[in-house]
Amino acid sequence: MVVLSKPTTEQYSCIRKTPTFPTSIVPVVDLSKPVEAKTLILKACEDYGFFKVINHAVPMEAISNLESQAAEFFSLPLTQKEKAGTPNPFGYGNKNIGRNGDLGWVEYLLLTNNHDYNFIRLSSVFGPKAEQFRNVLSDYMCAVRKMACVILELMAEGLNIEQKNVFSKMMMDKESDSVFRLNHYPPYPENFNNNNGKGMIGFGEHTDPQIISLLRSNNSSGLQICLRDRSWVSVPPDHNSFFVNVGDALQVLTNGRFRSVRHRVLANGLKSRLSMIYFCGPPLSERIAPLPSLLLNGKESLYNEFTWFEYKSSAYATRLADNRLSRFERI
Ligand code: GA4
Repeated sequence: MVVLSKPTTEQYSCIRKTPTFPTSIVPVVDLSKPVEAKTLILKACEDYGFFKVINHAVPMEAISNLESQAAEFFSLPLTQKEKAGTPNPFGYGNKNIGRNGDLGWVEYLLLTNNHDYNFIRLSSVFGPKAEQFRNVLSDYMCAVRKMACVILELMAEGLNIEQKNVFSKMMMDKESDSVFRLNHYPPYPENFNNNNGKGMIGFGEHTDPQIISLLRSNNSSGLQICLRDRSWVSVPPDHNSFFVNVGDALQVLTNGRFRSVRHRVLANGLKSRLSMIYFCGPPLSERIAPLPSLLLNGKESLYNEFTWFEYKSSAYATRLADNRLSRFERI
């Protein structure tokens, strides 16, 4: 059995106990039933910017292979993991998130969709075993990209957009700026455990800048989403499913009809949480603005147009919890 390493204690934010999102209201989308799926996705993106996907067609083998490789990586000594380089923009990070002082009870590996680049980074950590990591990673990412493509096309259909691949082509482009992230939230030390029912922040509240993100985790809790009334609810874990977040770029493309979901992760006092997230990004040169077909009948655009490069540069200069879209809103 692989034992995951623990980072040392520092000053971390704590948070009050949060109600659990009743399992019955987590929107569940069955991808094997596309007709129903497109209606459910539309509603979930409008109401929450969040839903769960079942019958996703990502082979369990691809998932468990990557999960074991990830667990193996995080079980390595710190000095070995650090050989992957700092996560600017891709590499290993420990507690520091982004470049502007955010801290979390998390260690992570940020990777690109360029497998040669990942391979070079991982070779310094794994030596000859890097080839195996690369293959497992590429199988997983390939399967998840296919699922993302199906979901994005159902979104376009649900919105009655004629060009079915209007969203999916951005992430299927060979220049797509997609990012992959492996997060490990170690159990936190016992003295944090009896903190009046408060939990420790693993990854602070934020929205994802990209189009959509596809998240999968082992069976440990921690993920929470923020509802329209600004209350937080915990999402019951489900290691057999994927969770989909609408990101900022999709909020803009749909002129605010879809909601970029604010979410966060609480570290678990007892159990390690391991998650893998594929962030579907457009090419850097892609122009992001509300789709003309969603601006009919005199509807005004809520946002100024920007390129993905402009948005990404601006997003990376913010703190995690900032509202990154406000700079691009039309007054
Ligand atoms: C959130 C989504 C992805 O994890 C990420 C994150 C990135 C990072 O960890 O470096 C950011 C964060 C994310 C949004 C604002 C900036 C950039 C940390 C941060 C404070 C890889 C991404 O693309 O944006």
